[in-house]
Amino acid sequence: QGKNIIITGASSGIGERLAENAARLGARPILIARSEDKLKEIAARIQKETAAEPLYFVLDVSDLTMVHEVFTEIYIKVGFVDILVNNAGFGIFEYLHETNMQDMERMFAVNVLGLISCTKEVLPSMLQENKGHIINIASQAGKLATAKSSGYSATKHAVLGFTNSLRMEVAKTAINVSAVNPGPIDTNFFEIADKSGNYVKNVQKFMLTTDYVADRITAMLLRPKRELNLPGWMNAGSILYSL
Ligand code: NJP
Repeated sequence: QGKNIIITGASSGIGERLAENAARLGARPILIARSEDKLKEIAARIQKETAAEPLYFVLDVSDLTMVHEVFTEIYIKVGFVDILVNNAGFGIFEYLHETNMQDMERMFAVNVLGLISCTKEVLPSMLQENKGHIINIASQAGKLATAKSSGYSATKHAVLGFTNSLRMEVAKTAINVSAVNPGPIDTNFFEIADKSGNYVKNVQKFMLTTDYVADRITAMLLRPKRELNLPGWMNAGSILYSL
């Protein structure tokens, strides 16, 4: 209620649905993506259907200079960002020997560096206020791997490594850091990821719905921060590195 929530990748799929859920719960969604028309239409719909006053910003999260400019503008407008959902991302499912390095670079630029850059924009004020929640949308591809996803899977492993480390850095604060690792979801994701349609055909029967995933993430927003329950040696390591 009354919280400001930035959602990157809010022009479709999970991000769009999550923005609607957040607005229904009384938060102000701040939508980020590249497609201005879609953002405008979603923000107008949310404004009409809920009491929320959404904002939207056109931004390619891989443009690190623009990330800083847009987040600066957001802070001028809303003062404090309570929740950041790093959801913008894409994958290209190809055999490594068929994948070009430009596509690899682009996946890392958006899925990893874009996510880190947005996080760095909100972290200082969260540390100062000792509150906030950062949610990173990773993937089962960040825990397991399948053939034809070496690049995408590597980016999501990176997201999980980043998230786990940040969670330790803020363990003694009230800031919450979460990761979400869904399996295949029925969004536009596969229009780019799986142009042949073969992957989708294989996983069709396991696919999660966008609503289900967005609802689970919404439940995370309402859950209190959990204590980190680390094995002793990890606690020791964490303390060592925080010195
Ligand atoms: O897919 P989609 P999802 N800068 O394509 C935006 C992960 N995931 O909802 O910029 C800023 O409907 C794009 O907007 P636009 C997946 O890796 C998915 O499924 O206007 N925004 C759109 O709003 C991703 O991290 C599955 O084109 C950029 C959004 O990202 C997240 O879920 C499984 C951008 C993508 O929406 C949401 O994807 C899984 C950029 N450079 C994890 N590039 C799955 N669907 O099966 C893209 O485990 N966007």
